Amino acid sequence: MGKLFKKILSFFSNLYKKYPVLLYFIISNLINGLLIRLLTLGSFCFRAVFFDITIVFLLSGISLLIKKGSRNIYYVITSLIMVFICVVNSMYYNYYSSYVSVSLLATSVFALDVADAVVDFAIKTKDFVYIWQLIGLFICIRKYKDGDNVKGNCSMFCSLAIVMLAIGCTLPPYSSWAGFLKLWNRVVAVEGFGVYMYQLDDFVHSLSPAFNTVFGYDKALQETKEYFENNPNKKSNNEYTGIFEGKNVIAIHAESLQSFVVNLTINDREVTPNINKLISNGIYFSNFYAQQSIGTSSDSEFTYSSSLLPANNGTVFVNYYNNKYVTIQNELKKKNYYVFSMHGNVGDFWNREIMHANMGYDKFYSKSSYEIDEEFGLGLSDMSFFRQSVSIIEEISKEIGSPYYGTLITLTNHTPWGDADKISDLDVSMSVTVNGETIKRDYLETNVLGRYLKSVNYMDKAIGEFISLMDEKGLLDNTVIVIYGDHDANINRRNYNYMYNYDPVTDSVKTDSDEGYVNYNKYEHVLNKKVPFIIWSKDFKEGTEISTPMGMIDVSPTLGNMLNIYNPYALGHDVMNITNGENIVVFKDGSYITDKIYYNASKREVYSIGNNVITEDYLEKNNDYVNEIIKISDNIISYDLLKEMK
Ligand code: GP9
Ligand code: MN
Repeated sequence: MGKLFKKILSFFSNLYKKYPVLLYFIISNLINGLLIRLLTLGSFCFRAVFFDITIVFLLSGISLLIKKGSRNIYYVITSLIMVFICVVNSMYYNYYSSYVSVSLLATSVFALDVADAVVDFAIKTKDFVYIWQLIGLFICIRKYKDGDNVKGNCSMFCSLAIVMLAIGCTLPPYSSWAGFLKLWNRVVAVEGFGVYMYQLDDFVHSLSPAFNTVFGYDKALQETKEYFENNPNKKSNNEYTGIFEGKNVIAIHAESLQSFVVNLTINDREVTPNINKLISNGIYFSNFYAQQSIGTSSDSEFTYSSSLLPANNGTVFVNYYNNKYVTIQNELKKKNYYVFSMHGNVGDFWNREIMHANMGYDKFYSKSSYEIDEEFGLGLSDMSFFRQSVSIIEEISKEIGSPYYGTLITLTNHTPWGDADKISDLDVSMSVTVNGETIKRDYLETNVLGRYLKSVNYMDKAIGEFISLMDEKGLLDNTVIVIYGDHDANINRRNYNYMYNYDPVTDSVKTDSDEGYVNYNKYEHVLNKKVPFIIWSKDFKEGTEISTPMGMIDVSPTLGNMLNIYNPYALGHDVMNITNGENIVVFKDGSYITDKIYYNASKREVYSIGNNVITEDYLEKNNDYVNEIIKISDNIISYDLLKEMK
């Protein structure tokens, strides 16, 4: 043992004397591996260091197989890749609070289209700190020369890498293995395995759609069949069953519409007067969460229609668009509905042109069906979009007839709301009287939330005009209007803290020692990401509020029951059937919300809603449920299992 230790010690002292460039390569990349975790997660996990060392030692071992003259080129190329991984992940984390996936390359075209948004939110100087490694490497290469290859050094590195890997594997937290192997929790994967190991894991996973057909299919099919045998979806039978059977449906996919704007007033003016009116005599689901992943809008469209969660790798719309899904649209088609979608953006954005056809839409009216006569933000203005859509719906109603189901996807309220001042005159400043003198403070006029509120105010106005125009044309008489926020607006907590705690007298933000301070902590921020889900019809006489926690995944069973259609492979529930109040909203990273808690899977933290006593049993039961739902959803999507299920 002592001999071995001596050998290792002399190996490292030799490294310093003979291979200074390699030594720099090792230390600097390890520092970057540590830095990215500290600067993004803000936490330190001892185990991840072993995985970082494993990767760096393996790369070092390989370098010693390369001739002395070419070895520096290898260090530069591998360092470039590793620094690139750190920079991109750091930028991505700012925006999505998660880590980048190789399969995103397939969707990068969409990232380009929302480039404004990415620039607005993502790039910070700290994202580039990792570049120091490259500068140091060039200095090192100029100053020092590494020695010749010595037989045995390569195998020493590889053996040590295996030892580090073995130690890393034996260390806790063991719960992060699930996140790593299935990659449904990327934060946990980086936290427990380091960024380099994560990226390697992600790369292997990104190849999995191609391999899936070969590996694991039988197991996934069996698991999924067993799941539905043990948890059969019964057709609901309640007071809402079939209430809208045969009626026309117009579903408004409202871009980035969050619930906190509902009934919000600013300077005595309602931000969303039209939506508030619909809520006051519609069915309002006030505890509703989008469950999107990296596919944002497209994920919400998918989960809404299919009652499955978004994909594990890449996005369903881009990577799994050919699979069979049971959707609201497909089921309504069987009932002779004409099913269409409308959107002012190009048809291939999010691969909608192809995926919408697969989902069951008979026709997608995209940008080319509209006259682009007014543009804000990403393209055609909502006002013009809705106005032109009414004409198309009128034509459909005359020429094709009822019943029809249409999804109208709005666009103007997309981040970064650069045209907010042009589209809304909502006053988001604040006036205060100090010593008899009235002072006007900018308040939200200079904050992103101010732009967002103005933009929402505009979208609300566009929706209001749409409803009026539909009514004028007699198109509301046998029609149900559905409105859902497609996902939250991804605005930083700092801005909400400013909005809730701004003190106009001192022109500063209150702290916890100040009177009236609102504790808008990170978990309140998550809960505040809820989006509205509204079902309204002209003949509704009074409003109903459903406050059961629910997600986009529950729409198809809930709305489906009202339309009298049924999806036997839905993973969500009809919330009108939930008697004990307990519905679990599952997020793709394993986190979840119930009426008692928010559970954060990456931090393994519980945030209590109300004063409930939370037992270990309760958590364990929920975690099992959440893991199962994620697994079955992934199985169905990755292996195209609905083709097989009868
Ligand atoms: C683009 C629009 C926005 O057509 O639906 O998509 P998002 O960036 O929200 O996913
Ligand atoms: Mn969207």
